[in-house]
Amino acid sequence: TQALAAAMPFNPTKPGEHGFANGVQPQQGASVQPPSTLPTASTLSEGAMSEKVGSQAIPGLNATTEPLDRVRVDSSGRALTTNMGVAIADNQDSLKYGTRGPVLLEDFILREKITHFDHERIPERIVHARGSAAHGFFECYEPLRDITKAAPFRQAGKRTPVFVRFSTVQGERGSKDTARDVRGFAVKFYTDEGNWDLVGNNIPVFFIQDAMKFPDLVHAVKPEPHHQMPQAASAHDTFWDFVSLMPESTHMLMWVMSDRAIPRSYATMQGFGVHTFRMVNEAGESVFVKFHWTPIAGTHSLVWDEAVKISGPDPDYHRRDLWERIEAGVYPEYELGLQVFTEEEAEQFTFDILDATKIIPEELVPLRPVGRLVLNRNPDNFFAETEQVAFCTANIIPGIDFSNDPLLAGRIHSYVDTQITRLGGPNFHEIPINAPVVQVHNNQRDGFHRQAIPRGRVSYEPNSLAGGCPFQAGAAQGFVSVPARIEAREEQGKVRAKPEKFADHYTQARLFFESQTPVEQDHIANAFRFELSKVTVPAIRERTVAMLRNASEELAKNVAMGLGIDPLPDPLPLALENPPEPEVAKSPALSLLSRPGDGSIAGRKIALLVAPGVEGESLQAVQAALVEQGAVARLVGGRIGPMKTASGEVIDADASMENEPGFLFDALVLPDGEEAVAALAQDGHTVEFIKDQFRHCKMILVLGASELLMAKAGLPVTMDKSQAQGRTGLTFAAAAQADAAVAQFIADVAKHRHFGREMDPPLI
Ligand code: HDD
Repeated sequence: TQALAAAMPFNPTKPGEHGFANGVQPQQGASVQPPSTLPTASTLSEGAMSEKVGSQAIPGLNATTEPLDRVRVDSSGRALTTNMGVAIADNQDSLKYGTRGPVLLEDFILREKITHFDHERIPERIVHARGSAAHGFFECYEPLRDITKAAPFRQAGKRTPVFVRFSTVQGERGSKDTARDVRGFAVKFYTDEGNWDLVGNNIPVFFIQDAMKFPDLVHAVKPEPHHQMPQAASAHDTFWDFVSLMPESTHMLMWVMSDRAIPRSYATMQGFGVHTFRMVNEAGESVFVKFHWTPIAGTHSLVWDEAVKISGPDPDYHRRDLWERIEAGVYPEYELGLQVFTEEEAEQFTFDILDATKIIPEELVPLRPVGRLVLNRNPDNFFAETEQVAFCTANIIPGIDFSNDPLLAGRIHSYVDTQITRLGGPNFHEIPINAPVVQVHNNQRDGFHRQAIPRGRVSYEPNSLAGGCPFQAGAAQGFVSVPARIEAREEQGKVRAKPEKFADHYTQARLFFESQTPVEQDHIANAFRFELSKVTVPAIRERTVAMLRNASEELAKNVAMGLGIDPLPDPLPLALENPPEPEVAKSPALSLLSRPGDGSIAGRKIALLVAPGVEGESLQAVQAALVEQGAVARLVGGRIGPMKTASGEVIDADASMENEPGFLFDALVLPDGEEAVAALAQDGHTVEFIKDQFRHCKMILVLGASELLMAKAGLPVTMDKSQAQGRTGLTFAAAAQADAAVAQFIADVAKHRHFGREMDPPLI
């Protein structure tokens, strides 16, 4: 199996990683030793000491690699220096007067080190503090010249480097990944006409319609100000108090209470630009667009009980998954689809396209696939890249433009503003991860931490002293805003008000709920029940149920029942008494289960339980078959380390049931071998492991003697194997038939879950 693991693709974009020249994958479970050929401090030449070493770039794969080389530091084989480049002889002791005497103030090495350390932390993002990111590229399928002149869409096959940061919204920087929350999906395109940021979420609508309400929303959802609880959770009074008083949030609540708020992986969630944007072609003609990212691996989520449990042993669950997929060469990939429509079409819709609480059903405006996004390189340094990256909705390029969405308008202001504090001044655009790959020329000067050294005495325009440079690019090359019609009616003048269609708060909430499969509807009801059960003020719970009645009577009833609310409160009054009949009453595309993905199991984590005396041959054949499909198939024992199989061969458990509990895996293989099964049956972890796998509707392959373990876990299905076979995601097989069974198992794992097994409350 180690040979197999070694044959797995190892990220070819990081050949220099771990100090190896040829990018070999580290062996499973082994720590990486620097090869003895690396220079040591004693073999260093003096000249090499102050030189910065860039990592090797794979040409054409990712153009951001090269601009960042300027600042990459690789210290292998280098001596320590101060920030002034002075070599440090002794990094252990401060400078003292005699070994037992006082430390001297002149110790500039100590003082520099401590002073820098004292200032290592910067403020975290006010929202989306917790995040993980990766480099990659966007590749255009075909030129989109008919609708846009934007650089990434110019030619078929054109690749634009990107940096993508995924995040949760509510929790602090160190909070758990598996919180029930919206996920940020922010993409920075380093185009050859400047940086374009598409700062989206994994949910295509938002809680509020106007940026004026954003600080209130965030104050309500963040930990409560008096005691700073709860962390990474919306299940508390202030959040539900606010949203139940803001009926416009009903639609978004449906999405956030759905399984989309607990994705299995960043690689298995959608992304959306949310707002309506514009695209503009060479002729200056514009159309409206909505941006959709669809994961090739399908949309898969966790179940709530699983998400809660994962947050204990692995708060970094999504960060780790993203990192490991990329290191293993199982690159997360998404297709970009556009919904393109004209202003005239928009006027006919029953909803307002400037309202960020509304979607455009795909049945009304279908998705046009235009390219793919591939994440193929992990950052070199979390702080320098993932933490310092600054996204901004104002960053657009020729060919892209805004709509008048009032939520977007506030965002265009907010992002730069917040970065000025977070990143310490107005020059954060010069931080390497934020700098465009094209050159920057303007007359902006000075400010904290200026990096560029502008030459000459001219810092104004127009000028004659510098020959008029830098000069205005003109309309042919420079950015020109779409001369969009302003619809404001004259009699209205300046107003603080909303367009009429914004007042329909429930039609699309109903559309979303009714487009879900029964399993997904149950999960939504359960999520509302859980969240509201954490609300201590009964009136808030009731008001939320009253609000839900306007969207779905069935959902409201279910939630009320789960909370012991009887009779149902009257529905909240409607802001718009008679909303127009919607174009689409049901949209199957809104169901997560409608996008199972490409059927691959690459990147899935599968546990194969082992103990001494395990029947090794069948188990290793199963492992090999899983690894061949790109899955991460790990041998999990009562303890880690080597153990002997029934035939005396030595295998190595690289995880234990204690350090990697069952809920961290997507599927489970139980081994044959009577001695091993007897040993596993003696370990209480085994039963927990199997029960969690079963409760979370995961696929289990039961080989030979392991049937006993199923019985030990109290699983009713063992009572009637023939009924269970193939119908519950459980596969039973004699070890001799493992080959045939594994094919069935792999097909099941690709389906992710067998929800037919789910019960509320759980039986097991
Ligand atoms: Fe925002 C961060 C997405 C509304 C103000 N937002 C932030 C990030 C994402 C979003 C993904 C993290 C970017 C990163 O990884 O660094 N925000 C959204 C979406 C919204 C939205 C999809 C609605 C459609 N945001 C929104 C509004 C405002 C902000 C209405 C303010 C008026 N958002 C911010 C911010 C943040 C931010 C305060 C915090 C940190 C940062 O910008 O860099 O400016």
